[in-house]
Amino acid sequence: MLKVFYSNALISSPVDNHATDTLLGALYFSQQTLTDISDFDAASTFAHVAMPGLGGQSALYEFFQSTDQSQAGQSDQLHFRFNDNILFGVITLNESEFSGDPGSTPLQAASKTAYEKIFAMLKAQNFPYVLRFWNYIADINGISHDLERYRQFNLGRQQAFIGNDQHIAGNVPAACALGTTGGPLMVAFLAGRTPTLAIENPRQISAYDYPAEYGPRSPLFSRASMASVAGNSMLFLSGTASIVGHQTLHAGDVSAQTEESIENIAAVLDEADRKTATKFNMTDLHYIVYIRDPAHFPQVRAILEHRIGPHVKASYVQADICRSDLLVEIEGSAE
Ligand code: 3EB
Repeated sequence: MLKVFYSNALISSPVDNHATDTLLGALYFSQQTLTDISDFDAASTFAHVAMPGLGGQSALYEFFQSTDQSQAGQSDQLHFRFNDNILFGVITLNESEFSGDPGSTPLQAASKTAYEKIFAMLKAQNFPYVLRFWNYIADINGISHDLERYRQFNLGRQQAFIGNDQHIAGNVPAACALGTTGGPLMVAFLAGRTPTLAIENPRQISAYDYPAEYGPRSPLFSRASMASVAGNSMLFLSGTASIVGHQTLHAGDVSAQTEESIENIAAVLDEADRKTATKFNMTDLHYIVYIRDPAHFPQVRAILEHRIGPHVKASYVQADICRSDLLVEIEGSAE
C-alpha cells in the first residue's frame, strides 16, 4: 500500500512507527533547503521545492510511504526508491549544463533530458505506468528566446514523450507544473506496474488538445489519474485552475478563479465516478493550493472552507502558476 500524508515538520517515524526505509521519499516545500535529513534512508528522494509556505507554516512535507520495505536506486541526477509495486523518483537538472544546443533553449533541453532519463530508468526497472508527474520550474512565466519558459518546458517534455513511445493523447499521467522562486528544474514522479486510468474534465479541452495560442507544443497531462497500488485505489488530481474550454476565466479575480477551480474539481470527480467503480468525494482529497500572491491566501482559504467544508484538508504554498493570468491552482490526492 502507498500512503500520501502531509506534515509541517520533519518527523522521524511518519506513519505507524514504520522503519524509515518504508519511506519512498517526499516533496519538501520551503524557501530554505533542508539540511538535517541524514537519519532518513530516503533522503536522496527528498525533493526540495523552493516555495514558501503560507498561513504561518514555513515548510510543508508531502510524504510518500509504503507499507513495504523499499530499496534505493540512482542513475546520474535521478534518484529513486521502490518496492514490488511502486516507485517514487526525482530528477534535478541545472539548466546551465544545457546551454550548448543551438536548436533548443537550455530549459527545453533540460526538460527533454529529464523526461528521457525518467523513461529510460522506468523501462530498465520495469515500472511502465506513471501515476503522477510533479514539474517545478524557476521563473516559469519568464520569457527568453522569445518564448515563455513554461512553453519551452512543454517543447522538451513533448519531444521526450514522442521519442520514448509514450502516449501524447488519451491515457497520459496526471501532473502539475508550477513556478519556484529559483533553482534547478525538478521533476518528481510515481510509477507502478499496473495500468492507470486517465480522467479528463468535460468542462475543459484536454490539455494535449490545447490550441497553438498556448505554445508551439501542448502540455501533456490528464486531469486526474486513478491508480491501483497493491490493490488499493488512489486518485491523483492534477493541478486544477480557472480554465473552461481552453480559456482562462476571471483574470484578476482570485475569488472567482478559486470558485471556478472548485467547479472543475467537482467535474473531474464526477467524471472519475462515471468511469470507475470507486467514488471519491471532495472531502476525501488532501489538497495543495498554489497561490501566486500571498495576500490572497485568506480569501482562497475561506472559499475552500465554504465550498468543500470547514474541515477541508488543504495546505497552502506560494507559487507562480503556468499561465500568467492564473492566480491560483489546486491539486490533490486521495486513497
Ligand atoms: C491547465 O489546466 C493549468 O503542464 O503539466 C495544470 C496541470 C497545468 C499540469 C502541466 C499544467 C500542467 O492547463 C496548468
